[in-house]
Amino acid sequence: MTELDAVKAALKTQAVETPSWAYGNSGTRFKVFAQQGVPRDPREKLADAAKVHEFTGAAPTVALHIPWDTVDDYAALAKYAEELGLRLGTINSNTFQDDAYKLGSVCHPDAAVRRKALDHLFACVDVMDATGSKDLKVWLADGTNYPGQDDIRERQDRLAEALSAVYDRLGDDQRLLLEYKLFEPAFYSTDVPDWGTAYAHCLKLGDKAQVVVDTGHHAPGTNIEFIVATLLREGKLGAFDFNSRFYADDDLMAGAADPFQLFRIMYEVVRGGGLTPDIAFMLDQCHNIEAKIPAIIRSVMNVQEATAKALLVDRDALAAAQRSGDVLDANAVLMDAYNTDVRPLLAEVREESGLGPDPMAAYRRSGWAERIVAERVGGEQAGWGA
Ligand code: PSV
Ligand code: MN
Ligand code: MN
Repeated sequence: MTELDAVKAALKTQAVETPSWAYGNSGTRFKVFAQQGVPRDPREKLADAAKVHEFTGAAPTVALHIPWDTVDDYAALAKYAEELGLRLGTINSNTFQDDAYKLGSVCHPDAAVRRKALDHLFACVDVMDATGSKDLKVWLADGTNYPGQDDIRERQDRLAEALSAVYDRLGDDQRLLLEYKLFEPAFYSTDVPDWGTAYAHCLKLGDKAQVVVDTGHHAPGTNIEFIVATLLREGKLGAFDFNSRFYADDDLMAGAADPFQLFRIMYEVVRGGGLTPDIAFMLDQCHNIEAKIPAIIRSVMNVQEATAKALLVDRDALAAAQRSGDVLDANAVLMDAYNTDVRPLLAEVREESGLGPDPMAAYRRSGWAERIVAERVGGEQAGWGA
């Protein structure tokens, strides 16, 4: 196999998971701009996701958020996904939208609220059992707003207790993925604010607990690729939530704000042997002002482009320059790959896989956008949080 064949083979097997909530309406705390044709239920979200997969060939799984994607029969939903050529992926828990969670969920000072949150996490594992999903992703909005509001150390004990109960409930091939976030909605202390805290909890829990890196959840200027390299080295990187940001947790399209950062992250993934199905490459985005399905297609393509560039890095030349201490040459090797226009290569890869070379154009030609606007009238449109 030539080197280029190996790059193509890796690109052909790459999978990006799309989130059900990105297909629904979303907005900021100021306004939700409703769009026409938006799904009214989880099945319609899957139908839209199937279009993303149809035209990219790279988005075979869809993540659910419970209770946003509540249905009576999860096994039937999984079967419907299969009929569309999809699989249900990560189950995302939601312990942040009930009134009870004002002071936190599993870290709340009141044991009754902690129990309620834990029961929800158990219910999410029940959903996984029904859908065949492998991963439970836990992001906790827990934290405090004022110094002294609660005992931040005791909150860690409550957190450890809950995570351990969830961990014990997992089946042999299920995983607990713990997602950290620096701040928001809590503004003084967050109970899982960074990769170190997530890593410490996951290490104590065991092999089935791994860390999620959401690219929008760090302080400005954080070297995310270093975190990726470290977690991969420790065997503790479980998943990504890709999105991009200019300021905080902006949830813009992956690769839109800083494509160079996405390339640097994907380079560390490739370098660390992380381009495997053991790591879930998910998007966690909201499309507030742009059309949702094409935005998701564009995001998948942005991840593919960053990956292609990362795969094209001449690793031997890079290692030689690094070993000889040639700073400029080493940097040039990396930049040569980043500055390569990989769009023709990806078009070729798609054509070799029986797809159209340009997923955006293929989607536009398909007429799906017009069809959903005409057909999805009446009923409540689904949205972030509904
Ligand atoms: C929190 O900001 C987060 O990134 C978590 O992954 C949530 O589950 C998700 O956003 C909801 O969009
Ligand atoms: Mn996230
Ligand atoms: Mn987020």
